[in-house]
Amino acid sequence: MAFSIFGKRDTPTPASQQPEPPAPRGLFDRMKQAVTRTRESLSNSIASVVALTREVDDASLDDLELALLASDIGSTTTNEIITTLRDRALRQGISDGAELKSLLKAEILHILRAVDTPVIHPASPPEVIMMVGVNGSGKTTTSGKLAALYRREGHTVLLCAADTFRAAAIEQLEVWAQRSNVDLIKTRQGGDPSAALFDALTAAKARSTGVLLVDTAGRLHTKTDLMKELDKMRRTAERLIPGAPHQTLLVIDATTGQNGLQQARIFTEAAHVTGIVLTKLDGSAKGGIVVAIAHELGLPVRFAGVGEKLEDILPFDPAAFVDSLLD
Ligand SMILES: Nc1nc2c(ncn2[C@@H]2O[C@H](COP(=O)(O)OP(=O)(O)OP(=O)(O)O)[C@@H](O)[C@H]2O)c(=O)[nH]1
Ligand SMILES: [Mg+2]
Repeated sequence: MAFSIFGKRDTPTPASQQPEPPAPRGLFDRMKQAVTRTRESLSNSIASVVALTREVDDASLDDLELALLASDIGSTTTNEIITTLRDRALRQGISDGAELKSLLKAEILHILRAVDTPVIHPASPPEVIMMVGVNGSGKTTTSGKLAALYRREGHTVLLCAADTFRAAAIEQLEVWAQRSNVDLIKTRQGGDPSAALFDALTAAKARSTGVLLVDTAGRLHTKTDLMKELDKMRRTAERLIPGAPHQTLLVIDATTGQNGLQQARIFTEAAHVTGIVLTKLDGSAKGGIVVAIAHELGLPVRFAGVGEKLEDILPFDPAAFVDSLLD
């Protein structure tokens, strides 16, 4: 499925009656705005690295290392990036800050592209996409935003409320279903999420729905209970629709930084995660976690959440991200 983030334009009124049109906000602009805080922290550090030393040497690379760690790129990944840059500096020299920046960009892009495999869509509908992640990461919000995004792309969408644990979780998804104008399959609070999923899968098959989005719980009585439940849901999906869930998206709150990496490790083992949705990128100076997740877990970021509104979701594009990060 290809995504466009541009909505349909209204029929234009004559230019004389129109106020100055706002500049169209493309993917790049929106990504750039979302990573403002991470960019500012990185760019300021890089600027000071270069300003202090005028040329790039060992000491300035040490300073850069600290800047990368502060943006939550993580020690393993940061070490490798710095080693590559240091080798290059030794062999060929790095003349100035601009060159350092462009080499850093190329390194990060290389890491992100290496895991950016295309999504394999099923030959026939429905495509089942499960949202997993710790409580408060943004699963329900992302389910709602994705429902609207897929609808805008012309797909039929069904939502499944499979968080039956938390009070008001079903009602919260119902609000998103109304906003994005899609149907919702639910059960009562305390009911079996796999039963709700079973009903949703059956309905999606019968209706030939394009995309079934499944919102799950972020917390049960224990972590083991949660992992067991996710596994049961996965097996239910597979039994009804071979190959389902086609995507399992781990929703990670960017503001949690390195904690997100730890969550990703746990969920990847238990829930067969195929990709990441990084939410709250708009409020985080720790956007570098994307690079750590790609490098250490080999998982691609599929979408970025950049606000609380329906349209605040961006298909993740490595080149746009790196350009936005290191302008
Ligand atoms: N700024 C910002 N806020 C977000 C984003 N995504 C989600 N949120 C907010 O994060 C909070 C939690 O979002 P939910 O969607 O309820 O998270 P959840 O993972 O479903 O949480 P549980 O159901 O408790 O497991 C809400 O206040 C959302 O508005 C985002 O991309 N940017
Ligand atoms: Mg939720």
